[in-house]
Amino acid sequence: ELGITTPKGYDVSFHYNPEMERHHFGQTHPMKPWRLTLTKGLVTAYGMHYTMKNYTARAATYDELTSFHTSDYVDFLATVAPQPTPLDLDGTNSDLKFNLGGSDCPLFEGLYNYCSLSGGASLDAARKLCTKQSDIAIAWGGGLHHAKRSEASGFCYVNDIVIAILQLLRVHKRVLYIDIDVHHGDGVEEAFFSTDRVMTVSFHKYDPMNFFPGTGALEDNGPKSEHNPGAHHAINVPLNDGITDEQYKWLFENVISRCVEKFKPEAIVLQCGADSLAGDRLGKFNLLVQGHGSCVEYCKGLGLPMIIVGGGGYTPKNVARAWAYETAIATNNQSNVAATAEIPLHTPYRKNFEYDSVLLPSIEQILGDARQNRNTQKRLQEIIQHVTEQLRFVSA
Ligand code: V1S
Ligand code: CA
Ligand code: ZN
Repeated sequence: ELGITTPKGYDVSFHYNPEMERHHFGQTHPMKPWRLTLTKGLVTAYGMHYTMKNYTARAATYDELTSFHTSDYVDFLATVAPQPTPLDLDGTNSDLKFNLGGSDCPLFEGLYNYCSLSGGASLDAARKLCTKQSDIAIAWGGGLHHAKRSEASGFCYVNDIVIAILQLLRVHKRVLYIDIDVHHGDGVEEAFFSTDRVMTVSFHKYDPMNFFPGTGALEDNGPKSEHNPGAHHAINVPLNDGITDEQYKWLFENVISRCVEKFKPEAIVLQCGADSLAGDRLGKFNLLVQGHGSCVEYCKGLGLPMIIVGGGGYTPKNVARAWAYETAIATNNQSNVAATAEIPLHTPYRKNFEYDSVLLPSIEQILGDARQNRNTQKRLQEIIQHVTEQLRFVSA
């Protein structure tokens, strides 16, 4: 299989359930669970499945879902009847129960099953870390970072990440959560606002009036009230459109190295939302698969147990490229995959890959012309300065 070798050193597990792709948010909705099938197809075509343990993810149980969510909310998710998506174009439908049934979080057929499968995959991944059966556990069906304890938000109903971190905390003293989705990881941040055992770091586009969800300013580092141990443990890296691989990699490594040094995590959860890639339907960054993947590479190099989850990503072929490449990084197959950069001919759905079917398209191939970069080096320096100041309050 294209010179794919069995890597030594790391035990990697892959948690996936093909049932997830059978769920549809609706014709015009950007979230396409089918991107998971495309990813799995690419991973398999490169032969990477031989170099990791493959598990069919199970559905999370009611008790597992209520480890974070309220039973009122989970009961409603479990019993509510599917509804056709209403035309709620301005998003002002405020009479929704638990924020369900609007155009962002429609009540589609099989919703509870979809949520349980996403939660189950991330939870299985967490358990493999807890028992030390995996060093890196991958669950591309997870990463749904906006869901709140008792509310759906931004295409997310069940917060698989929070549920997985709660599991990790049974065994690991401190968990570092890193979020490279183009949106702010608000649900995870809020869930751990009052503990110093979880540090959350989100990189995102920030434009409070015009870009969802509008939170995640540089200065928001967790409530500082009443001796809150969680104060200073929320790190936010707000960015503008057009950021490039070079800047992002530089910023990521600068910020994460400082967080690791001060916080000394025992495990990492990395949310790899692929809507931060160039050419995404919702995101407007200039990141290539290489730049996005360099974050996975850097985290792997820290040598800590790690869960990798998915998240956003609205141009399915680019999502599959990135997540397959990142699976290759985790399994040490990166150079093999890059050397056979042409997507294998026997890839199922190969016709879906444009740009001459390369795995690592250039910015010109994706966009024609790169978007204007609205991030100055001066601003990036300010961000690092502020993060460094916050981290003075943090110790292991
Ligand atoms: N940006 C954006 C966007 N686009 C949509 C959307 C478009 C077409 C549809 F048929 C349905 C929804 N919604 C939004 C955002 C939510 C983004 C969620 C990102 C999720 C993640 O990638 O971080 C993790 C999986 N919602 C809004 O901007 C809210 C509205 C304010 C405007 C759009 N309308 C459709 C809903 C209300
Ligand atoms: Ca983010
Ligand atoms: Zn997103």
